[in-house]
Amino acid sequence: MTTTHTAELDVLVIGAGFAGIYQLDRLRDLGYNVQLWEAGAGPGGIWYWNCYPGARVDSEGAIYQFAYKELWKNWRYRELFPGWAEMRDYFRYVVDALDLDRSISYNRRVVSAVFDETNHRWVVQAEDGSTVRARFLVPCTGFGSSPHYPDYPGIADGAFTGEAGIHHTARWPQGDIDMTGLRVAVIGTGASGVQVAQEAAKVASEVYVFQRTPNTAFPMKQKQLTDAEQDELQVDIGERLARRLTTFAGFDYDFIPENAADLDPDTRTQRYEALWEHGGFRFWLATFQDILVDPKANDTAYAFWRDRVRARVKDPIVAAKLAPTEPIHPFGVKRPSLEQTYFDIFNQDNVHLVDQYETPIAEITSKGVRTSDAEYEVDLVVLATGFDSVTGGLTAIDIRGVGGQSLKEKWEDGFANHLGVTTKGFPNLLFAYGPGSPAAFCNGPMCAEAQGERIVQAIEYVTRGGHSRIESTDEADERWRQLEEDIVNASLFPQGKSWYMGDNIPGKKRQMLLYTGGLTSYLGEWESSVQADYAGFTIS
Ligand code: N01
Repeated sequence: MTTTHTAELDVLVIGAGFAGIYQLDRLRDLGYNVQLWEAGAGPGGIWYWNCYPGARVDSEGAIYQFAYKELWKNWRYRELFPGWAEMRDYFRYVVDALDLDRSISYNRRVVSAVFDETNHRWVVQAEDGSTVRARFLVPCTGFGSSPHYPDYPGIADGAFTGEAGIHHTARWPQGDIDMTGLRVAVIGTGASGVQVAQEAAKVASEVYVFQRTPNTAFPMKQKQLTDAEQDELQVDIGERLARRLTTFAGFDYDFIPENAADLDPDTRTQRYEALWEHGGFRFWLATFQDILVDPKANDTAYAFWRDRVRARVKDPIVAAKLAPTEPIHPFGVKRPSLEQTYFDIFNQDNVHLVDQYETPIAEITSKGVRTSDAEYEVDLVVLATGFDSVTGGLTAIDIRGVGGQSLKEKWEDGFANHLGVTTKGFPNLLFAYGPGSPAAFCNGPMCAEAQGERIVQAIEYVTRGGHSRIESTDEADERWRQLEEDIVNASLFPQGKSWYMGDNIPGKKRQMLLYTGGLTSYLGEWESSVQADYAGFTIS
């Protein structure tokens, strides 16, 4: 441990993903003495850590970038849906273009932050012993910075001795692993599991996919972009990026103002086919407006999806496990993924589906994975088991507010905050892309800018007004919590078990972690607060 000099800052930002980079750049432009601490060795946030084979964005690259400062003018993605390496190139481009490296400390993981009530300062400490004092603390820890490791016997004590090891997708070795000729176990079939399995199937000698809940994935329609296609995308990119601000999920498309339940089956099917053929998330986020609220409408989307998937899988038993006759949960309430070859790989001799409902995993052994009826000997175990999502990145840091109160303890029985940004008792702690914000229901860079700018303005309001503290009131926190609950309860989301609702973490309070009212409604709520002199916040 090396203890470095305790610096005095206006703002410390945590995390060099989209949200953190926006905060750093905007606040520095405004003249604040601001630094950013990042646990990884480079920028990118989730794109730094998730470098497993096949990791890839599921938004089209063209709209998965910053709009501000016209950074897009000098950037072109080479793939329609960029992979992690290209995302890293993008982050490097942004950091260099904005000259941010001089304000970022990499390899510096924040472990604690304590509010000094006398001086109104956050005293922040990193794992390497570095400390800093800052007036404002802005954690931008994202929705997926705290990996979830299942509690199977054998994981914690490192039982597995296979040649390529056991790795969580979000802690993949930076030097990569060549899966050629290996026997690979992929545990989990969320977006990460689907992506790894597709890649492993190309080169591994055997792939065992351990599925608990089937993934309602649909076609990505990925492609490499020619120079001409890249040029064409540049033509209206400014307008497309701007349009994101006007839609429910911050994409450049939105739900159809039409109900699936009102249409005759042929017309409805035609609409689904068009969305399906277009690829990407349109089948989820540019579909009929009643899909996520009306069970009958939802069933029509599920049936379309199921039949399309089953048509691709030769073995009817495997097909029925991948796409069950009846939905396990309403379609779209557990985050779907985009796939390229995922359902086709199960037609290959080297790919095997292991149904965890029938034969659950009992332990990780020295040789591989033992279920209730067999031991699968492998060379590599991939834990694609997700995250302690949204709140996990914040509660992984020992954050202590007024009176030494711990944020983790405060939120043990569920979180409450105002506008997804502040919580009572933690002055000058403004979290971006966190719980109660649209975050993962919203295009990442878009949300980083739209919500991020409101945070910047709040800091400006406090500072230029000569104040020293901002926090929310208990009433505002409770109002926002209740509003979120009311909105989500009017939808089908609570009917599915998902990380959105905290279901994937044993013991985690069941609560929708994100604001589901849509980006435009969220920004409207901010505007109302600002117009009323930051109603819901106590500024002193
Ligand atoms: O994690 P997940 P993820 N025993 O939580 C299973 C984003 N993302 O990393 O569904 C057995 O979705 C679990 O089973 P079940 C995206 O927002 C984006 O894949 O709980 N199985 C599930 O199958 C995504 O939604 C991209 O029954 C266990 C899987 O592990 C989010 O990140 C790429 C288990 C976890 O799926 C998370 O995705 C990757 C246990 N104890 C991720 N615990 C893009 O394409 C968990 N599972 C941009």
